[in-house]
Amino acid sequence: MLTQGMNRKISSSNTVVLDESVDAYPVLQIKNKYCTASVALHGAHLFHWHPLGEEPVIYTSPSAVYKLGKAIRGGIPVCWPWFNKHPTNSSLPSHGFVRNKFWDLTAIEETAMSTTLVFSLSSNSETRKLWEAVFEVSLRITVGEKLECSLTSKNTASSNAGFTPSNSLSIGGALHTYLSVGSIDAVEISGLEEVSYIDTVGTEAVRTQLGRVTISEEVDRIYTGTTTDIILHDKLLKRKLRVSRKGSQSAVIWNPWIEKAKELADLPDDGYKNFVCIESANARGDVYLLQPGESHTLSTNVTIE
Ligand code: TA6
Repeated sequence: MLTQGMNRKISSSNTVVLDESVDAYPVLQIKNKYCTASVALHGAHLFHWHPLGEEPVIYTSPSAVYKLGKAIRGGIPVCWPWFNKHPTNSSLPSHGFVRNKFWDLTAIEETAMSTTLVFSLSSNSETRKLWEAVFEVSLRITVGEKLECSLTSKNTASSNAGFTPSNSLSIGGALHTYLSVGSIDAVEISGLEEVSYIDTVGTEAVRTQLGRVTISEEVDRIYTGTTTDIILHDKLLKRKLRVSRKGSQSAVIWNPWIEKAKELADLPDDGYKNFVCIESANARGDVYLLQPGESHTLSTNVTIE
C-alpha cells in the first residue's frame, strides 16, 4: 500500500501528514494556510475539504465505511471507467472499480496558495479480471481557497498492432462530488436552465430543465450537452458554490431523498437533508474513445462565492 517512496514524499512535505488511525486504511491529512482536507489512498478519495473561515464544503456521511473494497459515502468518489451500471455487463461493479482500490501517491506539490496530491493507478492482473484494458489513470487534487480535481485517463496499450477495437478504450465515469448544504429544502441549483436531462427516477424519461433545480423528492438526473458552470445557492448557509467542469458534456444531480436514504446502510436516514451531488461526468453518450497513446482529462473545480 504505502511504499518507502510515498512515505518519503509525505515526510518531506510541509502540509501533509499520514493518518493511520484506521487499520490498513492510510489517509493523508492536509493543513495549509487556506484549508484542511483529507484524502484516502483508497480510491484516491477526497472526503473532507474545509476552507478556513467557511462551513465545510464536502459532505461525508457519519456512517461512511472506511475499508478496502467499499467507497466512502461522500467526498468525491472517482467513478471510472464507466458511470453507474456497465453498459453491457450488469455483473460488473456500478461506477467502475477504481474507487474500490488503493492508488499510488506519486507526487506532492506545495505552493504558498495550495497543496496538490497526485495519485495514479495502472492496469494489472487484478483490473484485467474486470476490464481487459491497458491503462493508466491519474488524479490531481489541489486544495486551498478552492478545490480542483482532475482525472486523466491514458490508453497505454502498444500501438504496434495498429488501432484495432481491441486496443482502443471507451472511457466514461464521473467525479461524484457530494456538496454539503445547510438544509436540502433551502437550496437552488442554477446553470442548467433549459438543458435536456435524462430523469432516471422511476421510468426513465427525457425532460427539459425549467428554471432552477430544487430538491423536494428523489432527484437522479443526467443533464446532457452541457459544459456550463453549475451553481449551488445555499440560502441557509448564505453562500454559493460554483462547480466548473472540463472534459465533460454531462452533469449529474443526485439526492436520494427519504426512501432511498433509508436503503443506504452507510447514510443516516435523514442524511439526504445535508447534501446534494453535483457531478462532473462522462455519462451515457458522453464517453471518449481513446486510441493507444491518447488521453482524456475530466475535471471539476469548486469555488465559494
Ligand atoms: O450519481 C447518481 C448515482 O448514479 C445514483 O443513481 C446513485 O446510485 C448514486 O450514484 C450513488 O451510487 P453508489 O454506488 O455510490 O451508491
